[in-house]
Amino acid sequence: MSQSRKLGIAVAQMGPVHLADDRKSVVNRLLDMLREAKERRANLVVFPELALTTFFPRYWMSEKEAAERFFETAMPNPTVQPLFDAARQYEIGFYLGYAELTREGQRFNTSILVDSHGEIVRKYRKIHLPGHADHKPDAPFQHLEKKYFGVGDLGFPVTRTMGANIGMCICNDRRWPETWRAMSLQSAEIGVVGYNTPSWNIHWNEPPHLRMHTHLVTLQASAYQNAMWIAAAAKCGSEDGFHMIGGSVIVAPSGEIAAQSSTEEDEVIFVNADLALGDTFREHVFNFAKHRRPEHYRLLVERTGAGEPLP
Ligand code: CDV
Repeated sequence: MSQSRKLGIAVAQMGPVHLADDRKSVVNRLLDMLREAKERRANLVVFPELALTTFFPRYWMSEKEAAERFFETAMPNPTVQPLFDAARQYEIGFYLGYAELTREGQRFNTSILVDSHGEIVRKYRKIHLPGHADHKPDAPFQHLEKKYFGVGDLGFPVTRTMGANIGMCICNDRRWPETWRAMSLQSAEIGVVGYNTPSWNIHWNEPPHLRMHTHLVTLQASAYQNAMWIAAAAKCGSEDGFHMIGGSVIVAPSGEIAAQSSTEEDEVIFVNADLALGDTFREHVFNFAKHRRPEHYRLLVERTGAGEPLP
């Protein structure tokens, strides 16, 4: 195996954020966890999707109301500035999800990667938006990501920062193999992802245990097949009575879970990750240059939905 290259990775899982909770109290919770991550010698701490507010796509409202109540018009802004200051002071990077309202009035489910100098080094806008845009009065709650957000327009970015190639995605993206392969083709060594996964599926009567199973099996398989570490941060527990799964994890390139949360509250997990672990898989079974056969993968970009078998 190649020489070890260590990066301290922390995942800061969040318990519920209720409608009544203001951004300042949320940022204070994030700051507490950032400091704990630093004490545990992390270089990078991963926060969840839409970390600053409750998971508002569960509520029906106008786009205008959503934009006013839940979206950020600038990043950083005065409320989140303390996080950037703390990153600089403690020399620790972070990954943070939030709802973005652009100057042109576009709305995205966005995340940023901030380095250990407190500078934003990359932005990502969620590509795989689940749910629906219409009101479903018979559903126990809504999942209105297709109403409130536009499809991301920044691809799946991988950034060389803090000594590692770091890929970014958000929640439902993690269930799509294309997400991780797009990262590993850019030599990602770590993928970071935040999520809000309701424990109940509004579309069919999915047994609740499957929510955790599909979440973990997806991350473990993706880490292995792409020879990369994956750090996944949940926002979880019961937000105003709407329960979401926990199960924040740090997965090794072997597909093994190296750390997992044990609560549904604010909780920091940590791994002193050896990035060189991925090299072994990249050099052998997943040596892309040697073994991939793109000439047989054309369907992957030509078709969106499944069609007829090829003749
Ligand atoms: N926020 C999400 O993207 N949640 C989806 C749910 C709807 C299945 C997820 O993939 O976890």
